[in-house]
Amino acid sequence: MSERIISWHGNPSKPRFVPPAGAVDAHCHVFGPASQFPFSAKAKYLPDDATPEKLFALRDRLGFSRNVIVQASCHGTDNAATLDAIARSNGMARGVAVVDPAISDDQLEELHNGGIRAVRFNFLKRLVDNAPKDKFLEIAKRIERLGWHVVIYFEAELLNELRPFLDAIPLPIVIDHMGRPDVEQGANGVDMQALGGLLDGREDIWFKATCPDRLDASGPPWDAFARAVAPLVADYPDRCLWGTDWPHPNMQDAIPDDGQLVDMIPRIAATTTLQQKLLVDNPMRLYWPEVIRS
Ligand code: 0GY
Repeated sequence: MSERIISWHGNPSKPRFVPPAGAVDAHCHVFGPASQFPFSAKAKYLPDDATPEKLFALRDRLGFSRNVIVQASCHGTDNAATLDAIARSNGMARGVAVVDPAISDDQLEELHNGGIRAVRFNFLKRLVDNAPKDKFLEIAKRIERLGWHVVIYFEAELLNELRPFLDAIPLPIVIDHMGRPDVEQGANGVDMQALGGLLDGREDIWFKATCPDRLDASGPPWDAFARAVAPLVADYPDRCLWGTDWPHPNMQDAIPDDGQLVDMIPRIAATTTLQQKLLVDNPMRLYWPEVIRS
């Protein structure tokens, strides 16, 4: 692995859809710059630099106000690039970290001061070498006092096996990309129904209605995604989040246009009420609760 990959659109279109004021892109990443923040020795892909400046320029172009930056697997458990991006955001970004189980309480506190509000557990075998459930549970218990939540990334076929683990997590859980369901099966398909069952079983499980580009093989305008996901957003309007997923790790062979991704929003959240929840109220509750209270 030596060639650095570019997985993002060089000139995304200006979306027609105008997000509500204060909209949050609740799933995005930064990469490097590698000269300052080298990639992990265990990285499964080596992307080109996707800097905070590029992320914030995209945020502005798309009509968004805030970002939630999710630590990408290529940076391992060194959250320095994510923290640097948050520090450059003038308070308009917060983050989700990936941590080593040996992290100390003081280091967790430092992450909190740097704007981290959750820890991510990644179960995708193509991205991480191992996903130790027992260690993850210990971390979940230790971050409870900070008021954080857990973000989990898994593929639909793992959901059954993960159920006892999810049940044991004593914190709110956010599911990345809805646990990668097969959206072509539709809203009543096995995967979407299993996700619905999970959401019905616990009121503190949230999901990201993200990544039509990853989940809908038919490509833009991603009709299967819209058909499968709109009912989920309507059924659980207070527990959904949305994000661009920029810079779209590993999507170099099918790079999405971020403007087109934003134009999907009214197709999965048809009313202004749903759009306000999906893009503002819900992410603010999870990541900037003190702004709501003030
Ligand atoms: C995503 C999805 C992917 C990658 C990562 O941390 C990561 O490297 O999350 C993926 O390849 O499916 O959410 O960015």
